[in-house]
Amino acid sequence: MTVHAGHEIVESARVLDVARLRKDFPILERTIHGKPLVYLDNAATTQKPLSVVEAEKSFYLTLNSNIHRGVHSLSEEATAAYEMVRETVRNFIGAAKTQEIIFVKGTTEGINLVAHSYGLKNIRNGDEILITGLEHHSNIVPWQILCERTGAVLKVIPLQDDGSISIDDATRLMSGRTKLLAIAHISNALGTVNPVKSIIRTAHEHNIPVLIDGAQAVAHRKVDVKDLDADFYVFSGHKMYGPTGIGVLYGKEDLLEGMPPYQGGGDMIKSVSFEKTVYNDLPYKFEAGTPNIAGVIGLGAAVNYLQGIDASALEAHETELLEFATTSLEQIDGIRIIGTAREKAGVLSFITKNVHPHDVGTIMDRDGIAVRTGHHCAQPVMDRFRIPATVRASLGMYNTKQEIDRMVESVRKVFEVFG
Ligand code: C6P
Repeated sequence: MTVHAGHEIVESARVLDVARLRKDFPILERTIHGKPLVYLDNAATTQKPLSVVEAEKSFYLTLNSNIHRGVHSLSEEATAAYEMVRETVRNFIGAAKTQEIIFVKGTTEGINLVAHSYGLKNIRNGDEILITGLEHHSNIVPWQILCERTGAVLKVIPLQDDGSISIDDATRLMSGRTKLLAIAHISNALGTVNPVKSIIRTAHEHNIPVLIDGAQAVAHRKVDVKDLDADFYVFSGHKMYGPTGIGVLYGKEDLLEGMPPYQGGGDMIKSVSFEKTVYNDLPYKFEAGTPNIAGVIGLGAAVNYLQGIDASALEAHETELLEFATTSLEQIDGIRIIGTAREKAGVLSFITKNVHPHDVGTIMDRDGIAVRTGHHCAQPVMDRFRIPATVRASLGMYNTKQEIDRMVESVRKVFEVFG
């Protein structure tokens, strides 16, 4: 029960009905090597509910047409459906204006867009770009490319032993030379939840704009870009129960207005002549060419699906599973968990004494359990912990304690096989 001012009970705590949710994901009925699938690779990509699949199918069966181009009814209907999703996404992340929502291919393209457009316009030789030691390659390499082109310098907020970063370290690295801070909301390799709100506040005190890589956050935490005061916030549809090939770049209107186009082509212009081209208004200035229309429709269905679920119940469910999995794994001799920050989301990375993660992953697959093994596109994290790779179990809304038990049983088997 939640009690608010006036001691009036206005809301009941809700528990996630996982058994009901699982019915929305037919793929979870599959067997792998004759065993029921346990899907624990949600950080790589989540499974899709029927409503997302049906939305894309229905688009192609009843609405398929190009957008922003035709006067015919189908095109107008498709355009309206596409633009309605922009509004759905605006509402989902609490943005002030629909023109602040840019559809991109995914997190990677969103970050590259900002690095290329905002970066090349605003960042000069000797300036500094600040990132952290836990970033995904998508939030490292675009900044390295920008540094190569401009002569700017990449600075890194160090990772502590538990996989968190300290605000003091972050503050110490901020200076008048820092022109941008780019940081993950939640680490895909460690599960660390970064204190992005306070980091943004501190960065703004130094006049530093902040880009948040929200790839691992939007499906697991309620995100409000206005409350965070993020300057840019990027995420991918496929990690939030939506389709692949579609994602979102949120940017504050005044920043986006001041940025040149990232790509040229159809739809991003008002008029073109050989002498002079006039670019389109936001958000179209950044959406050159025919976009992934069906992907946007599917993304809209994914947002509707997530919004139909109580966000705090979802977070509580995943936290409970994470704690259960952590305690269970810790009881096995030879397991070391990598990433033990106090604030963690549903990512559990671990290594097994004397057994390579790839061997662990292969044995688990024989048991029907899907985990990711490797560096998780976060090689600097592996270097920091002096390990080549981890086994990573990452949770989604449909996972259960029974599935965690099966994972733990399978890990025990690894040690039996390898003696
Ligand atoms: N992480 C994982 O298994 P794209 O590929 O553009 O949708 O997302 C890139 C990306 C950016 N930032 C973070 C924090 C991420 O986790 C990812 C994708 C997947 O961890 C695939 S490498």
